[in-house]
Amino acid sequence: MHTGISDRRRAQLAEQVDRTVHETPVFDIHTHLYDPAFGPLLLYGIDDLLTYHYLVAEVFRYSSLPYADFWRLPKKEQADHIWEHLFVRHSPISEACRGVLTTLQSFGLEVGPRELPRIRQWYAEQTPEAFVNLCFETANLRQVCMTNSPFDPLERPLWEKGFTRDERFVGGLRIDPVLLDWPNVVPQLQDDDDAIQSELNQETFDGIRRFLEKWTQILKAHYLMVSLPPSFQYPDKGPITQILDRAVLPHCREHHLPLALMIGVKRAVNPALQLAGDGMGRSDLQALESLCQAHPSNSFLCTVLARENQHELCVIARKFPNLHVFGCWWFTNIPELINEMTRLRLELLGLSVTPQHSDARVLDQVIYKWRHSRQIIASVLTEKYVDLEGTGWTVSQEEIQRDVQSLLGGEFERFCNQTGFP
Ligand code: RAT
Ligand code: ZN
Repeated sequence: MHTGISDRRRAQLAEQVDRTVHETPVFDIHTHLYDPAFGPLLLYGIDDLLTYHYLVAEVFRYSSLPYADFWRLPKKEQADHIWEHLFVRHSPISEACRGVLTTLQSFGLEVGPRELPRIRQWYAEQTPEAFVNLCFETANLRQVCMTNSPFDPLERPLWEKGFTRDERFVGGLRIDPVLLDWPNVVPQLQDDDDAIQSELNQETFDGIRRFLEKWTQILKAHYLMVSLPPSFQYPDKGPITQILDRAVLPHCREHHLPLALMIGVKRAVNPALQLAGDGMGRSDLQALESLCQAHPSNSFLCTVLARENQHELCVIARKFPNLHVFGCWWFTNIPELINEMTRLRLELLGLSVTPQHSDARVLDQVIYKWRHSRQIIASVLTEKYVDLEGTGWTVSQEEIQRDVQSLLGGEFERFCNQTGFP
């Protein structure tokens, strides 16, 4: 194929880009990890890797064990069951299975012999503090953003009591129940502020703002976030529009905080699968367009779950500088779609995107999620530079570094720090 540049230059670019992408520390902007001060809430280890909800969903493709019997098993036996069906009786080629192997390999563990007890033994020898460092180093992570919910009875007490923060774990305020479960959430909100009533009036909106204010400060939240169903509409006559307009968006404006919208999840499509039971659907992104248009001084982060919505999302971002596209979320976090979505985004939005986040729930997962994604980001970026150099343009190592830093968190930070939009 004629590209206008020599094979030698192409190989050199590939090597430079690959090295830079792997050597540049990443800011992982959406995870479900916790500051180590949360103790057992920060999951790690082989049994948590194997019982990741992505793998729970997959095991029932093969196993006919009744759901309830699976859930009754202790975690270690659930892990054994998943190992047996997904790794021993079948080749582990799905992305979530392969991820376990990439992770183990990165620790120098031999996966070929399929010896789960030896792997467990290695993990038993790790101490939590050293293991956090090991994962950050191996994944080349700079910081991770947590998903913090004041509605979670496990994490809330520690936030209220206070603790010394590990600066690598930054806060993100999750507000799903406020938007999606009105008015059932009211009694919980009243624990913080009894001015909040079911009726959506000025007093209630002020109370919600005080609640958001309190938790933004406690968490030192970098942004607010919500996962929304494919049926999400904006504006409409329901509570979501009112709470967004009168409480959440004014709060975000006042504090210069983005609101992250993750759109397209259908919760509990199969409730027997518990956390693994959520599905997805195509969304009407008119809602997003209307939000960006109606609130030009608010900033929005957005990722969408349906492949069919990806192109439209990029086009909306071209129209609205207050929208930042991020990550290959959940069911789109597979090599085929990461490749497609990263190309689509770079071709439509240049470097003004954050192509990936990990969504890790188990610390060790940051290793495979980033190793796999970095490989794809590097190959897409190389191809783009090859195309550029085919025109006679040249790309320096400094420029490659600058661009990669943008993609791995720099552009996200710039967007978050931006205090005004055109
Ligand atoms: O990717 C996941 O683990 C999902 O369960 C969700 O947590 C999703 O990412 C979300 O944040 O709603
Ligand atoms: Zn998530």
